[in-house]
Amino acid sequence: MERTFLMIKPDGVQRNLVGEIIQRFETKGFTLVGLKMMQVSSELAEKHYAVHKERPFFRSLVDFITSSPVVAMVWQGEGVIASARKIIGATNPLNAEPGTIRGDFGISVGRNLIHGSDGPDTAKDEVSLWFSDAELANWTPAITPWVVE
Ligand code: YYY
Ligand code: MG
Repeated sequence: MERTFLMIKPDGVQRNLVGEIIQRFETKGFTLVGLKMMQVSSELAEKHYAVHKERPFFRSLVDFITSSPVVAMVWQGEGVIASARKIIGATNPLNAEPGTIRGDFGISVGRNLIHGSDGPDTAKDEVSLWFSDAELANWTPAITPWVVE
């Protein structure tokens, strides 16, 4: 079953949006299989954002992600990778559609509330970077037949 890595960034946690954000993925019909609050090390932040290491915003991005706790999650369901990106919205919250998380709650690219894996390869890499197998629950909600035909 398809899985993606999502992380509520320090601004989402500080602004008390953890419940609101999780609810959007729950009510959509996806399944939470991993969840932890954590203080991110520079080493982990640099690995996670390694693709951006030559960009001018890299250092401030790593400083921000390590500045205060985050909520790291793995969500599961058919099409969850692309669907979560839509639920999250455009990178710059000012360009994100109303109804998306960034569109509803943000105004600044450096405070865009949540990360989501951008494709199948990054999802696989990020899930294993952030979670051990033992931290992931293998379960199927009892309501699944009422959500998926
Ligand atoms: O995947 P997504 O989070 O939507 O955007 P990326 O292009 O991967 O950039 C990662 C992260 O970097 C973004 O969420 C905010 C930050 N960032 C920035 O601070 N300034 C930019 N011009 C672009 C991205
Ligand atoms: Mg990205």
